Amino acid sequence: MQSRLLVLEEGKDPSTTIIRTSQSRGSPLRILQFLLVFLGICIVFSMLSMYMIRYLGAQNVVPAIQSTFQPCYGEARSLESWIRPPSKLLHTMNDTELFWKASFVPRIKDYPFNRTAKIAFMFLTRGPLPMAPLWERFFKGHEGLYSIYIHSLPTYQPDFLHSSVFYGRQIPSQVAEWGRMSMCDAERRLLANALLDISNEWFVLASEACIPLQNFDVIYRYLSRSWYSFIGSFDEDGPFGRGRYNANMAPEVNLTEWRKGSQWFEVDRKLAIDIVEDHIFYPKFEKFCRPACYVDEHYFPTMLSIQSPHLLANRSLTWVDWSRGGAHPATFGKADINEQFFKRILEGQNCFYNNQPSSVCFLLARKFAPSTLEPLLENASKFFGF
Ligand SMILES: *[C@@H]1O[C@H](CO)[C@@H](O)[C@H](O)[C@H]1NC(C)=O
Ligand SMILES: *[C@@H]1O[C@H](CO)[C@@H](O)[C@H](O)[C@H]1NC(C)=O
Ligand SMILES: *[C@@H]1O[C@H](CO)[C@@H](O)[C@H](O)[C@H]1NC(C)=O
Ligand SMILES: *[C@@H]1O[C@H](CO)[C@@H](O)[C@H](O)[C@H]1NC(C)=O
Ligand SMILES: CC(=O)N[C@H]1CO[C@H](CO)[C@@H](O)[C@@H]1O
Repeated sequence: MQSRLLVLEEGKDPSTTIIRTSQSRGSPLRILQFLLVFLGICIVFSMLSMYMIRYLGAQNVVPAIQSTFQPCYGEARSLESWIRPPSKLLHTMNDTELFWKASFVPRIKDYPFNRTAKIAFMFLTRGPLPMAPLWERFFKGHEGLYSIYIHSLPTYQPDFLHSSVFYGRQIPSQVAEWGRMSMCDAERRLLANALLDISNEWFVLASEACIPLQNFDVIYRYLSRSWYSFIGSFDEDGPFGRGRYNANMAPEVNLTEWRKGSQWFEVDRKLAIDIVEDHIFYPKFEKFCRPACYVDEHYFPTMLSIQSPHLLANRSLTWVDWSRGGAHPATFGKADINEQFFKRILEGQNCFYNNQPSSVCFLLARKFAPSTLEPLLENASKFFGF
């Protein structure tokens, strides 16, 4: 300690000597002296500010620096960067955060760019998509007019090839159980993820057992020209209809407003946001519609019939066969697939489309076993025109 002090004292002495001598000898040395002191102040100041960035301002300063280092600096400020859909579907938002982000709506209704409206096909699956090759053929040549989202069991590892339209289209998923609120949660999660792409205008829910019954052009025209969204919604008496209503749901839902409908819906962007943002009906259904009340058959039909009855076609676009009876609709296998079968589905129908009688009522059908893939692929152009 003493020796160090001594050194300092020694160092101090010559410098004072220099100052004195510089004072006596004239300006050049004095300028050097001044510059050295200035340099010292600069070093101290810059070290101080580095310290501040690191320990005090880290939360504010560091992200600001990183955000300016985006690879596409020029585009980051253009409208293009708002329009472009997220390149990766995986994210770390939880449902609360995701739904909040998905609920953003532009107040100015005219888009200042050419927006090409897309159909979002949302696949609610357990794991694999056995009908994927048929869907691939269906989508081929229509890039830019559709987007795909898949919700599967969180443990499922998809193995789609890089060239597949299904590659990288998995959204962060959670376990969904039939007839329970977790199923509606999964559907809302699909809608919310699809809403993040502002070009998605129509949202179609499909399962792994679904197939398209028409070619892409027909489906696109049917949805884009419709005045209504296609969600099954009817008032049914008896134990499987009104019998599932719980009086605790009033006053949000009264018995006369209780609706039932197929889970497989198509909604437009407005109704998709209504579903994602709902916090009025959700708690009632979660609490008072539990098996044997199958919430996925009642929540959206009832809620939308109360809020926006004038926007609903009250019918589903997905054909299904309940004629065999029982709790589940019929599943078709290889032996069922022939021209007569699809003639029966496609030609024997009557419904209303934009308030006019129509014979084109179904765009999708279920349930098809994996064994049907081969005959369907082989004859898709004959059956469905693609
Ligand atoms: C999501 O995270 C936010 C912030 O941590 C939290 O308030 C919210 O409860 C979370 N939501 C869910 C569904 O976990
Ligand atoms: C949109 O397209 C039309 C015709 O294709 C063109 O006249 C118009 O300038 C385009 N608008 C923008 C904002 O790109
Ligand atoms: C249900 O009935 C109550 C009392 O008649 C009424 O105040 C309420 O608005 C009704 N709910 C709906 C959704 O119409
Ligand atoms: C669907 O049903 C609602 C009543 O729940 C009705 O107001 C609406 O007009 C119906 N839609 C069509 C297209 O008939
Ligand atoms: C189920 C079905 O119609 N299969 C037909 C598909 O097409 C091939 C070739 O045209 C026919 O041989 C099959 O009978």
